Amino acid sequence: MDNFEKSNLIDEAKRIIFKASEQIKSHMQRPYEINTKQDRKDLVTEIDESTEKFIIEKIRSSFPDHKIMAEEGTGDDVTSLDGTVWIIDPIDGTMNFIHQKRFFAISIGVYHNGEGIVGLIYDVMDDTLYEGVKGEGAYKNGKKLPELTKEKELKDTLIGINSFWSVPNRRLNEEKIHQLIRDVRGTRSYGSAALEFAYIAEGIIDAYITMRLSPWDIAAGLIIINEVGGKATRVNGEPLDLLKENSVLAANEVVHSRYIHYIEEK
Ligand code: 2AM
Ligand code: CA
Repeated sequence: MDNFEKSNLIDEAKRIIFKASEQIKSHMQRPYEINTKQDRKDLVTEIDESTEKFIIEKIRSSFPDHKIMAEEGTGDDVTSLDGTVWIIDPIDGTMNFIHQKRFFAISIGVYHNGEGIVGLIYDVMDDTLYEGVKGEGAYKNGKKLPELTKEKELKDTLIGINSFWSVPNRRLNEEKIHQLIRDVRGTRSYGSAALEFAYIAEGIIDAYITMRLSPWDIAAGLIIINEVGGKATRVNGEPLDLLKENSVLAANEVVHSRYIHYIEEK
């Protein structure tokens, strides 16, 4: 992909995310339908679906030969990262969207032959755009984010983790997580994976641990985190796979190497 194509793609991706955000804000003023997917906690609204359709129509009209992977099923059946692939979550943090009417984001990651080109995370109610452009850095509302510090001690860190992973569960040894919680300064739980990635890039939390994310929860955040010198892998240190579900440990490099010892998969 040449520089002209790339800058055109980034501009269009931003236009799409801003327009989609306006649509969400206007639609959420009116009553909307809420449904469940796999279980009673896995929620989806008609706004997730209509926003996804809107984003996909825009991409298809501007870039008909690009592929689209999207959470609510209106995208393509993507089985490889060959070519240009858009990976989209129209609303990341649907439970926050429904219950709190804030703390949710639109997440768009664009990959070309498997390499991240641009990651955009838009905090809709805060009107804040986090942006990572491969090789050019990461930005918050256009202002460049500094590289993450390498100095931090584990005892001085704030960890993003959902309390679900610290009670008995079938994926993670919770006793080691109890020890981690004792050893760090504090825990935070934001309810939107995309925003947790963005907050690491911004340096306002130091790490994020979770056990089951889909590609659209990760695609944009991974690009943004890489651009500030952070590291995001599976909890066993293996690379994230954007064609599968993944566990995630994201942090700056030093913190990543310390946290990883507390994680034992079942
Ligand atoms: P979502 O709102 O787009 O579903 C909540 O802790 C975070 O985990 C959200 O970013 C949520 O994304 C994501 N998540 C991904 N898969 C999930 C699942 N099966 N159940 C609950 N949250 C999930
Ligand atoms: Ca979603």
